[in-house]
Amino acid sequence: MKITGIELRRIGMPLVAPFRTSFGTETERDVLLVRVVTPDAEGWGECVAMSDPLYSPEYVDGAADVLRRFLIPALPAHADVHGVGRALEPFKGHRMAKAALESAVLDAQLRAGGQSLASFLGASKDRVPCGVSVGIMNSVPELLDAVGGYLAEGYVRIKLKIEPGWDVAPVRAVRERFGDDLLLQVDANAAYTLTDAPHLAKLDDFGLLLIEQPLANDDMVQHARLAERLKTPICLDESIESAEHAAAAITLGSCSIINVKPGRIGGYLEARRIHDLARAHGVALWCGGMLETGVGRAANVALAALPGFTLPGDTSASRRYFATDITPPFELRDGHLDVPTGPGIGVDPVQDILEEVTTSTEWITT
Ligand code: OSB
Ligand code: MG
Repeated sequence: MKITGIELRRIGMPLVAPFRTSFGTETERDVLLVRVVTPDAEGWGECVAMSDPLYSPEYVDGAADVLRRFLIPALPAHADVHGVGRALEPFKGHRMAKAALESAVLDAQLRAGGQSLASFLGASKDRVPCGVSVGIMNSVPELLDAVGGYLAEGYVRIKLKIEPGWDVAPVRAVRERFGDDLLLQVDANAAYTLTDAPHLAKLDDFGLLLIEQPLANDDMVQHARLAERLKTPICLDESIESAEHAAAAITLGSCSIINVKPGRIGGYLEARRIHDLARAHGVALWCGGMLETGVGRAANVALAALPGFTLPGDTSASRRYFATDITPPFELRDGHLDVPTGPGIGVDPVQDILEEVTTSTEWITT
């Protein structure tokens, strides 16, 4: 497949409500979109890097820089998605930037060939059950209102963001209000240390599905130690940047569940590798999110339809994030999102909406 050129487009997407985690508060999503143009088709990829390097070392200006300066110039004139993977391999890190480029090439390739991403990846479902990630709030009553609203919309699982000072009390309150049958889990975004183990063990009383990333990004060994001291299963997010990391975590016993985010691990091909590895080891998976627009969401929903994704993901409906998405909105039906069936990611940005939210564009001839 010949690549004619690549557009880097920045868009500003106000969130419907501020989203607070242990590492910061997001009010607007600053998104970098990659559009790959070929003679036969165009392909879209969404870079999930955030404005500031607080979740991981990547940030959106840095992703744009590495794409224009190193990754895009390294592409061969003719490439399929595997060729892109090989061309990007020598560059260390920058997985979110690589994932965006790889996704756009893969989308173009699949659109040209008339195959859906879900079918390419090996999906086994036509709709996926959805959870929702609920940010840290100013008070417990405010949290109970938010959770009640999401449950009324049909979400099948609730994830509460936690941090020191906002953990046992909100979890207890949600459990008491909504009952023992509610699928409930928490995400600390690396806010604790191993010395907090006795405190985190208090969460064992609440029948949580999992605790996500309690310790620092690179604390693979300490997560294994913590796992021995908690009944609540540990799920890793930030710590897993590759299939090799997944293999190490499984070997060490650092986690029994993995949150797969294609951006964090360098793309959908790597996600497929982790899927196969985890499945072979009986490690459960679910698809995470990075407050994506419809472009990234479409691809994540396709991934979440693979057989190893046995837990509900953070693949929420468009309206949970944005008043107006850049694609036709993903809507919750009976707690599920439909897996797109069209070629590639199966959705297209709506041109007028896209223009309205665009803050800059850059065309790079390859
Ligand atoms: O840790 O899973 C996370 C959002 C941004 C960065 C990190 C995380 C999150 C979420 C929200 O939890 C997931 C979503 O709804 O997209
Ligand atoms: Mg997380």
